[in-house]
Amino acid sequence: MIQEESEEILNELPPGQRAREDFPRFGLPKYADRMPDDPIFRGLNIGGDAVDAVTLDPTTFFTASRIEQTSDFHCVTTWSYLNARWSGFRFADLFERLLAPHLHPGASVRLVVFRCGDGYRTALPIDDVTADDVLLADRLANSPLSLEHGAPLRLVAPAHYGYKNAKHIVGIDLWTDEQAFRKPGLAHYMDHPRGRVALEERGRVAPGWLLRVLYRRLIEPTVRRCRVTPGE
Ligand SMILES: Nc1nc2c(c(=O)[nH]1)N[C@H]1C(S)=C(S)[C@@H](COP(=O)(O)O)O[C@H]1N2
Ligand SMILES: [Mo]
Repeated sequence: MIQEESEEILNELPPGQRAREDFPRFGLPKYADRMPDDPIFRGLNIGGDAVDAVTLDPTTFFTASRIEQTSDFHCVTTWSYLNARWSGFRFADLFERLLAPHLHPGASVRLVVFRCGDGYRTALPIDDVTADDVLLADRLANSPLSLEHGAPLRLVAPAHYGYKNAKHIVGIDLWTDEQAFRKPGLAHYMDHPRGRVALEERGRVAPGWLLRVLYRRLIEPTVRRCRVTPGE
């Protein structure tokens, strides 16, 4: 009896999510073939209206204290990969130590935009991205992060859908205006400004329960599309 109850708690997933055994490479079809060919971290290019543009070199970056974190990963299309073992640096620490010193006097950051090596971009409000469980990770499952999963550096924001968990980060922009980032065209309407998993904030316009049903069909074709075949 007791065992059954605890099992239920262990298997509890956020609304509409289903666990899968593997952790597939995933993303919009547009990015499926656009993987950066350089897994080496060459620094971060910092921009946005809250700071003077600056490049943070790798040596500065890796002086932060390393965090190990086991967390669940939830894609907006409803698949979840449980207990991913990440290693990296707490975003809030990096922000305080490396980014805050470059802020214009009196500027208050409201929005953080992540620019990626494959052209992908995504944004989160500052309070969401400075939560304790948000990391910039360079390791997964006790190995260096693979290109498939976002080498050299990716965002891990477990409370937010996968599409906020930017891979191959090359730049970070700090904006004083919460509306500073807008995805082009129709993508804007699918991009929830926060994308919190617990509240099923899958998209900006359509309700989460509807998107759940529509997105579920896209999982398998997308997994096949994003799969990296050796030698390619
Ligand atoms: N640079 C970049 N980051 C990205 C994406 C992408 O296509 N490019 N896809 C997002 C989506 S929709 C998901 S679900 C996760 C998938 O991460 P994974 O490939 O490690 O499973 O990455 C997110 N971050
Ligand atoms: Mo996703």
